[in-house]
Amino acid sequence: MKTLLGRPAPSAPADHLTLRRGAARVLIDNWTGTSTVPSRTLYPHQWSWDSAFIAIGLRHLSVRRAQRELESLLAGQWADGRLPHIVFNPAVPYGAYFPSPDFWQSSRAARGVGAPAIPETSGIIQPPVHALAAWLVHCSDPAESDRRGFLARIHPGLTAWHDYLLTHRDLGGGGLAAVVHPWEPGMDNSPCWDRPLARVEPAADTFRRADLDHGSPTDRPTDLDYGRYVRLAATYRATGYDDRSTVHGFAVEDPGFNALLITGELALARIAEHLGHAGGAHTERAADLTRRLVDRLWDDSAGLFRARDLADDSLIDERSVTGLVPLVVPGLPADLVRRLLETLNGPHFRAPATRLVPSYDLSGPSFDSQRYWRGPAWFNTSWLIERGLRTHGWHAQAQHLRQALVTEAGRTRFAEYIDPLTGEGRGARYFSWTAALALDLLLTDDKEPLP
Ligand code: 2M8
Repeated sequence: MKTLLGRPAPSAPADHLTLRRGAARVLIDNWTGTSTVPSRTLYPHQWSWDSAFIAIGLRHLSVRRAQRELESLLAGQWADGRLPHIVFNPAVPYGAYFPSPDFWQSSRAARGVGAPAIPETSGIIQPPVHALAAWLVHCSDPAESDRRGFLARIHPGLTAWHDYLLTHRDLGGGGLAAVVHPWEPGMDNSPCWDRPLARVEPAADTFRRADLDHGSPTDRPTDLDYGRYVRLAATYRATGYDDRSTVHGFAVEDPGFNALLITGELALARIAEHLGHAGGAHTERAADLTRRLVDRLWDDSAGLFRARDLADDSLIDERSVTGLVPLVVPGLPADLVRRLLETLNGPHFRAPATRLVPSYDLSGPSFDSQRYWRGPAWFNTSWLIERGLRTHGWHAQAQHLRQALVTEAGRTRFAEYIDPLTGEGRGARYFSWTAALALDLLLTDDKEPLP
């Protein structure tokens, strides 16, 4: 079994050893006993896609902790299969984060769709990175994983999660999963959501934003954004979070979200086969979803994927990193991969200071180099694109991005995100997925085939 000290790597350069120790320290400090908080200050609970990214790094320190990370998240799963975007820690006071459990009221309001009595959770979701994370955790120590029956325990929950997405969330009827709140694709205030969000009447300002106790107002979403986030969540809550009866004021098919669902299906196929079941249904689903992703979201004139606004069934005319994330899909047609690479290397995404991938078009009308998902470069999306580049055999380019990710993580003390123009670290420091993903790249061999 791997331990918290990690694998010995005698040939690693000294700065890499320091970085590894620093990243491990972040993950140890942010561990609560059952899971890892994204940040001790800004995000004091367990977040869904954060936990998946964290498990991918944590597996190099302690396979058991990485397993626990995913299993504790699944403890918050609802009977309809939904994996909530936050699992709340009951020891944290309500005032430490907004919206807190008394806003979501999952155990009471969502009884009809099977929210657990404990733990309290949010009612919305985040991108499905979990099956990929579970498979990677397994692959890092298969004997330990089998001995503890990790995959067998986690497989039913992961399957139910994907089934939820492909049934309850196929709101457009085109076979892709839709998101119903800007927090769901994980890129909260992306300019992609401006147009659909503009239709939402903001809620009255009767709530207190805890995020501004820790984050700068110039970095965070605006009060107007928050008014709309609250309205959408409160509307969902009012119907008991029932997807069949809620009339969603926001419904979008996001390319990054669906691309991760495809890689998740491929991971489920491997998990099923390892457990002695047939994996073919998942492989077929992945192929079918890939076709639908291309049919519904590819924009040939722009050379990237766009989000589809289901209110008027049109593609949203913004270039975002979410449109490049489908590089992680192995079955993407080769000509689209080439076009995506051109877009990645072209003027819209070539970050001058960091070499990481900006979250939004550098020349777009709404570009803001500091404000959250409206321009800053993030580590998780760069990690996904690095994986995508390797998936399609673009090793030199992947190596470039890999090096940038590791360097920037260390230089900024594991910042939450980075100004792509100046390289300045922004948001929280000692941020868990930044540390976890840097650690993953430091401890995996880029010459080995991808698991
Ligand atoms: C950010 O989102 C939360 C709401 O979920 C927030 O701003 O309060 C996003 O960056 C999201 O992608 C991330 O999962 C979360 C925790 O790191 O923070």
